[in-house]
Amino acid sequence: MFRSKAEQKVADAGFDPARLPPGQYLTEKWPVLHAGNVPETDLATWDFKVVGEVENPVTLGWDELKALPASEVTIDIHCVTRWSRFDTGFRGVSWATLAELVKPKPSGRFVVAHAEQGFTANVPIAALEDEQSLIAYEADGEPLTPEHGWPLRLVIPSRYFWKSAKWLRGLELVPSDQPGFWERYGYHNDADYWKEERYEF
Ligand SMILES: Nc1nc2c(c(=O)[nH]1)N[C@H]1C(S)=C(S)[C@@H](COP(=O)(O)O)O[C@H]1N2
Ligand SMILES: [Mo]
Repeated sequence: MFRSKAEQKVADAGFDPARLPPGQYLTEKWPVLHAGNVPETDLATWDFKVVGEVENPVTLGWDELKALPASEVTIDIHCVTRWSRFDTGFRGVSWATLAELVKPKPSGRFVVAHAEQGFTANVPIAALEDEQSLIAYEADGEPLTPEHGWPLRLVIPSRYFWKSAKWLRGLELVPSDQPGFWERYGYHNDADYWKEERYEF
């Protein structure tokens, strides 16, 4: 069977090459990528909101968030800059758990993730409902490091990793799609890595 060099490297590392989306290569490291600076966070004043098209908007403090039932996922990260990292474990709160609290309205068809410093990312609600998606505070068994989004980040494994907003402060359900920070900058709105939806033009 013909394999690209990138696929061969995946096989050599002991993984199924079929896990590597087109145009990606495997990295063992976990690169750090973002616009702007790593924000400073004071957990005493920090909060996390779920608002918009929901019956019961909530604002959770750090302790309240941590008191919710936790979930764990192990997922592959695919960055639009072409590195992929396999089997990163995340722990946090699932959308299903938050949805029980906020009771989404049927009109909440899209989600805007709001992060520190005005960063936003948009996904259809189905991407958040995916059982592998998570509102995460731990990676690989440790609290997130500041550069990877501590205290809280979104993890949307079905899309290129720019959708996974670091330093997450809220989720807003909206009736119609609203392009986020990188999407307005020319990145593809849908960001499906199997279709190589990297850039809009
Ligand atoms: N708040 C915020 N989150 C962000 C970004 C950003 O600029 N700001 N960049 C995104 C991009 S482009 C990528 S590839 C991933 C990188 O996550 P990592 O640094 O943990 O690898 O974060 C995403 N989340
Ligand atoms: Mo990225």
